Amino acid sequence: MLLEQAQKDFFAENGFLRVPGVLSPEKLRAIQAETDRVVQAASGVEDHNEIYDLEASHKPNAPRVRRIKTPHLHFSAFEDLVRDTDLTDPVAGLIGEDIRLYGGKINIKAAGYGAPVEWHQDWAFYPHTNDDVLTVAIMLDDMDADNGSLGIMAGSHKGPIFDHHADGAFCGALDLAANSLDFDQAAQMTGRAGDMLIFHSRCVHGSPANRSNRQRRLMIWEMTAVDAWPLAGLRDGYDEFERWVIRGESSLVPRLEDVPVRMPYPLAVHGGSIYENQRGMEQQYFKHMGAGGD
Ligand SMILES: O=C(O)CCC(=O)C(=O)O
Repeated sequence: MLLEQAQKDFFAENGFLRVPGVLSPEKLRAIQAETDRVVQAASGVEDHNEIYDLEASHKPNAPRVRRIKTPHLHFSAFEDLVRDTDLTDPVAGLIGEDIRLYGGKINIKAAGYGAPVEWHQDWAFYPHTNDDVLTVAIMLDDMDADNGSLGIMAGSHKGPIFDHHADGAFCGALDLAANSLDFDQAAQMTGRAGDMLIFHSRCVHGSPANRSNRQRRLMIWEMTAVDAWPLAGLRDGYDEFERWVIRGESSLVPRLEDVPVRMPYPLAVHGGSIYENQRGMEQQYFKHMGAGGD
């Protein structure tokens, strides 16, 4: 689906865009089934590992998966999907034809307890040489206010990069005392399974726990223009970096832009995922809506 100019203008102004019905019912069913299969395979898993991030209440005989990490590295169905033009066509309309996948995950807010994600900017985790860096999410379930819809602060992609540190280390969440954002004004990204939501990596966003009786799975892809190079270096070396040019041509010439940067160091005390980074924070915005993530 190619974007119309009005959609591009909306994105430029607000920093996010909903693109309904990106996945056909067949592709949606197939990827939901693959996700279910991977979640069920967490039975017997003792602790967080390279595939699973687990709720604190997870037990090997009663699995509670909070996130499937980098599904494209472990399961071919996800790699095939992320290279599909159904996904990359709308993205190309915003950052150009040459696209690299930086990372991916499936966040699973299980019915009744799925964990909140505190307010943050993805850019705080992985600043690049320019900010043609997008978060591209596909809803695997209908998403609404009851099951933990993502909230986005419209226009925040044009603002500063906020401090995501606590007690002298990166913590993956905004310092609530150090900004004057009115989170009650966040735009709620509700939609149907199969819809796409694209947002700029500098947008402030977060989501509450799932208190409904319906799960909320969000498949999230981090996509960049190929000439955006990560300032913290290549995590897995050059060959791997190259392998994830998912559309168009690669480039050895980073584009340098005057973008606000604050490096995510010293490393978070709890590593492994955003949920772990944010663990134990004293100020938690979503606590007032019921902590969740038990
Ligand atoms: O799953 C969500 O609602 C939030 C996702 C998110 O912001 C993240 O994982 O960085």
